[in-house]
Amino acid sequence: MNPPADTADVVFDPAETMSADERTALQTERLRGLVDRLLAADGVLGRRLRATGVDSGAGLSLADLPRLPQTTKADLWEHYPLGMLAVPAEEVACIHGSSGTGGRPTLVGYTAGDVATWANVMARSLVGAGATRSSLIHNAYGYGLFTGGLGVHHGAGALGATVVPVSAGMTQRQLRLIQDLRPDVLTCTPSYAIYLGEAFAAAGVAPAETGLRVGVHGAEPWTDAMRVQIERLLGIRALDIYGLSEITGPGVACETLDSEGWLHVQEDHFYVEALDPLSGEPVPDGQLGELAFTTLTKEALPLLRYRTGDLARLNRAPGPGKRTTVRMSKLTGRVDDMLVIRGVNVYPSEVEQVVLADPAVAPQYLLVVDARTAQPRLAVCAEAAGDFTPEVVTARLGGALRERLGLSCEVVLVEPGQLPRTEVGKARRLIRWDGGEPPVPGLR
Ligand code: DLL
Repeated sequence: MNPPADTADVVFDPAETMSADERTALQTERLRGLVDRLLAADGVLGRRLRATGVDSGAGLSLADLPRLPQTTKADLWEHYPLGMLAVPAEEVACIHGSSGTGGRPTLVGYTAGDVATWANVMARSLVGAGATRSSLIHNAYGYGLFTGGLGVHHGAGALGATVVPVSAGMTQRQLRLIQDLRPDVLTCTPSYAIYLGEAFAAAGVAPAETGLRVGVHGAEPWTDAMRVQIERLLGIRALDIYGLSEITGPGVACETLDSEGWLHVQEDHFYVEALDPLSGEPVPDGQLGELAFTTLTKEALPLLRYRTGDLARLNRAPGPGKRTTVRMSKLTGRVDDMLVIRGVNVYPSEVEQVVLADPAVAPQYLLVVDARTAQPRLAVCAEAAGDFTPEVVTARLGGALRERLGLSCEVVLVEPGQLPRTEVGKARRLIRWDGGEPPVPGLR
């Protein structure tokens, strides 16, 4: 194992350690400015604000946010390519974007000021991971329209660290560079971190020979099991970083060495809410909700309550470290994955957590939505892992699922090897039963 990464006691920006009152005052002032900018630009969001009776930012408080209009990806698509800019085109310094859901691209413009803010929040993320001015950052996120590569690059620049802009791919060259330059920080997607780690193992290079101490990984969903794998393969601490191009790119939120698995949201720039995905109303802290961000300081493409489709929980309890910003959980999934069973929102990832926590079942399960009647049922089918009494396990899982989901579901325990396997592509964890033979033996 490489030496542990340095402490996260150092913060890059005093905004990270503000008191709640100071931060609220700053956010309120910025919200007022944002609303005034949107009204002055008189674009889609300015008109939407006026339609809800808001003619000025003056006097608004954070408590007014829930009545302000929301923005969705559909708005960006409708005004593609750059119809939602709030500044004249000559003020746009660069354009990034994402290939997006269903292959429909989204483009985002940045002023020089937006790039400076992005660099700042990215530098905060790197410092929270223990990086310093003396760090050497091997940046294997893709450079280009995607925000990963250049986002980290800007952040490394703001920190004054050294960045190797290697971008993604050409793994053999990356292995060589890492051994020759001995970077302390690796930035890339979690799946690429595993790929690199396996390539090192295949080449017979031990983690200690890389010099790496910490990895900052995001841009795609990853589990704690993947974290363990990355940490073992590369001998590093693997931290999660979250962001999306619509809001700025990586650095909207980031885990720190001391944040206990939660991600600090840079909420002085990106005000976060968790919303019920169906009603769009805010949910209490601690409850799973769709993240929505208000870009308090963005100039080129300011967004109000932008609904990300990403699901997480918010935690305002003080963490062990110095940072006082609200923390979000690792993403638990996307709204697109959500099921609605008899009016209850069910996220497959939540079912997965309950099922996999039971020692009597193997990590092989299948959710079946029994849609043969107007009142669909959810059946959770799992493979037994050992020598347990099926009735006991079924009752225990049923109880745990009811407690977690607020819904009764049928639990079917089958013999090992009885659930269908996927050999190529992504595992299939959910099927709809519209009629005919039961998809799993024992299901009625
Ligand atoms: O993926 C920005 C980014 C680059 C984040 C590098 C972190 C590191 P987009 O291409 O616009 O931007 O995709 C944004 O990716 O809405 C999430 O669904 C997903 N995503 C981003 N970070 C995470 C993460 C970048 N840490 C979309 N865990 C978001 C899970 C993530 N999903």
